[in-house]
Amino acid sequence: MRDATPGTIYLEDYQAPPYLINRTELHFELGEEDTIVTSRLHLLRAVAEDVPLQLHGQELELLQVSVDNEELAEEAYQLTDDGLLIHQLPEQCVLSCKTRIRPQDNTSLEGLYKSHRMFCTQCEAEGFRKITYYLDRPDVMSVFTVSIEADAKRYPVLLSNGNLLETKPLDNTRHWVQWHDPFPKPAYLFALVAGDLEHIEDSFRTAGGRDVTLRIYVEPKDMGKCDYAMDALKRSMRWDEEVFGREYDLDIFNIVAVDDFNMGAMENKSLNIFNSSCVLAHPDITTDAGYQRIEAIVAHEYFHNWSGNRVTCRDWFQLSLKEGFTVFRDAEFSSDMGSRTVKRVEDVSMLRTAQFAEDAGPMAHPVRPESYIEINNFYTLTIYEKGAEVVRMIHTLLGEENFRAGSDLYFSRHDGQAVTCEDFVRAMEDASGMDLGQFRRWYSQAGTPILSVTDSYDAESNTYTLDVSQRCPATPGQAQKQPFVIPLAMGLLGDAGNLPLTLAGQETDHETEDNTHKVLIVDQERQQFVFDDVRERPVPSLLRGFSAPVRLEYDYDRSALCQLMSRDDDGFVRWDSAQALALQVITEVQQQLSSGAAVVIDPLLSGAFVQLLEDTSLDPAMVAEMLALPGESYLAEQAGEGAADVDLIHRARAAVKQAIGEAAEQVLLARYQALSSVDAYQPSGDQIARRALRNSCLDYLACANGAHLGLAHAQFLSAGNMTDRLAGLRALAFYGAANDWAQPLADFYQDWRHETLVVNQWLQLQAAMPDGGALDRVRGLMEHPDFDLRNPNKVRALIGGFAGQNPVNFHRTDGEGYRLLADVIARLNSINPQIASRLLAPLTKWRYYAGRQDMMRGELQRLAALPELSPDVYEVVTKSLQ
Ligand code: B3K
Ligand code: ZN
Repeated sequence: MRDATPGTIYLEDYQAPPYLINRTELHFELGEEDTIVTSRLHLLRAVAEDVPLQLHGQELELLQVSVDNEELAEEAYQLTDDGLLIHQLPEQCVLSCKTRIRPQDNTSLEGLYKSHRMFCTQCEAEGFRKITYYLDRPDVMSVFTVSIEADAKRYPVLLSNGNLLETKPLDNTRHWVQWHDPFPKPAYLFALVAGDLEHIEDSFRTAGGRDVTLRIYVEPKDMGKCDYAMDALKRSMRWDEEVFGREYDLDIFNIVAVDDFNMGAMENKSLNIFNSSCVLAHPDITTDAGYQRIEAIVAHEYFHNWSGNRVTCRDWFQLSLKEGFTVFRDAEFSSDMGSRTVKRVEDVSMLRTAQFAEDAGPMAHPVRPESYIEINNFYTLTIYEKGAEVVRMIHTLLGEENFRAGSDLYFSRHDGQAVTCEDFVRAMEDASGMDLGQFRRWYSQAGTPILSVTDSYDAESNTYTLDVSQRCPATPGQAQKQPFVIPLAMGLLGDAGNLPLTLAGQETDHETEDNTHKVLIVDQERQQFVFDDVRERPVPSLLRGFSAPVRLEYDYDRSALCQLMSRDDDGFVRWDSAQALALQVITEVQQQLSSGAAVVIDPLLSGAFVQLLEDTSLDPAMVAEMLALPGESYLAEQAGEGAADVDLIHRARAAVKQAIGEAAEQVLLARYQALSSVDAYQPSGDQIARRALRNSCLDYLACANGAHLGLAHAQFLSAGNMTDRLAGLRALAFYGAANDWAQPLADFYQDWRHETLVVNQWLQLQAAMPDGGALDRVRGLMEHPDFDLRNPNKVRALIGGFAGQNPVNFHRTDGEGYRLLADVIARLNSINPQIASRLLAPLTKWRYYAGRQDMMRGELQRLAALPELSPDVYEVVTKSLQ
């Protein structure tokens, strides 16, 4: 926390480090009162002239500093706001610092801290400077040797990166270990864990024939919940060899589960640290979505070993270099493990709801930002998800083979280096021979492009013309945008199916088997594409597979959407058409409600949904996705700035849902019954798909008719797994009255109070319930013995759940929802700035909400006026108010 206004850091100011640290030796004396860290940094000056050395350091107590074993006199160095300045150094020397830290008081969960009785670390992005004075920047890569001493009883397990060199008892009650990581790495990949942990062990033989020991360490209470993550890890290792040619490089790979963690997990070299919610699983406590998340995150962190660790980022502006690429890799992995289309739909749905909103809001930034105040604020959907979309577009443009050649070249050319997004794109160009010059604008221009398409058909000449134009709204600091390169995958749907495509002036490509699918390259503001030999007026199937992260505008009528929904070749387009149809119908109902006109819900939608439900040949998971109506926050964003009426949106969506439930009642009931299963629980694709559709049927039934709450109750009582149990409870909680849900909620807590991760689900469900008592309930739960403001999972569940998933209550007309959130943020600002800043997101959307803008902005202003604002909160609050 600083008093002065936090400054901005610019990409254009980047300078290579003046000193290198070839070797880093660290010694930790872990204690209950304090921890002493002694470093020996083998420094080498990298510039000709003698420059002072500015080491980063935060919240450290310096005990001693020496150069080549000579203690420095006080005038030889200076403690500054951000660290330690050493005025003069030989060209090559060993700098040693002894510092005192207090991990047990570190509530920011950054640096070295305690979770329960365990010591653990989180150093990305700039947490290492809270451990010792260092050049805490990713382009300083060093070989680490780490020794740890601690009480042998309390901390029998002492872990760090790399290989275990030695372990010995000390002559008191303490013991000592030493680890060595042969791969040079930046400090952000350093990790240390000490605790009374148990582990499961397995092994993996690499393609090259090396045996790797795999371990998952947990607190003893969690020993029965590690098997699924271990299985996911082995599948990830195999997949990365097969698909990307990447082998694991050390003899050991460890994962540790930690209950107090700011995000999902961290890819520290050979010592991944995981939020326990992203690694621990058991059918009794974990939902299907939980299993899928674990599989994806285990894979993601493992894949970082190459995309992030072996090749890392030069500076934090390049964060998407590792994150976008690794998200692309984990999405491909999940697609290969399950259903590609379902995975794509889930990802796009999230991107369009949340990333598009980020792009349209005050924190909008390019995939490679040009400035930041606090880097922790830039671990965003834009860096991760849009970054992955940019990599996916490169994959589309180059094709599978060239893309793999580009990735191989990137890894071999830059192994052991800290590089830039530019280096990645250049490797792709060099391997494929393709010019990605204009494509690079995806890295530098923020905002979501809008692709506007109109068409015309000439029956005489059998030509069909698509007129395509692109524009991109202004974003902070970028008023004008240049055209992007947009791969537009498409087909044309005729009466009997997808039509063959012949672009005018282009030879028909007889080589390709599928001539009903094309990728048009849109790279100018306006373009025309003419198709010959089109025998009938087609319905265009556009942006297949969501081939670019853009908003598509095409004026579909409802019957065209129904055709695409039921007959297009592309699964994504089928889903997207269902979404578009539902959006049209809900928007119409909103208009009717607001004008006082009679509410007439177009039966076309329920008719289309009935058809979907009746077709048992379809993948149940896809049907479930198609039946899911656009969420309320997506609808609010669609309404536009100043035009979102939360209550109207809620009422219109609920009315449409109810109408579908009523119209489809018989088939919903039939599928609900038919999809029930007595098989033992498996998180398999097939079972997950069946449960998803069955629970979606239950949701519609319970919404449509109170009589069906009995089904929900029976399911809640008899479910043999957490997915079904929670779906039953949720239906009662969302559609029932207090006497339907009060007892089940209380029983659920009694049954599961010993399982933190389940209690968090219980908190989240109650936070999201739309009934009028939500605000008081959330206030009450904040006092519950199982709530703890210092635990990020609990804060996300209760406070994040309320502000992010309960629009009608968060946006209460008396402003109390906003006040509750701002009060929590104010408290968290000093406890855990990263979490405080994350929670701000719903308030930053204030411009959208009709009639609420002043109240929302008022809370932001109240926060802005707080003394000692953390840079994290300061940046988001001030940018939101600009
Ligand atoms: N690289 C970490 C995220 C670190 C966040 C720091 N605020 C996890 C991941 O993306 O894999
Ligand atoms: Zn990552």
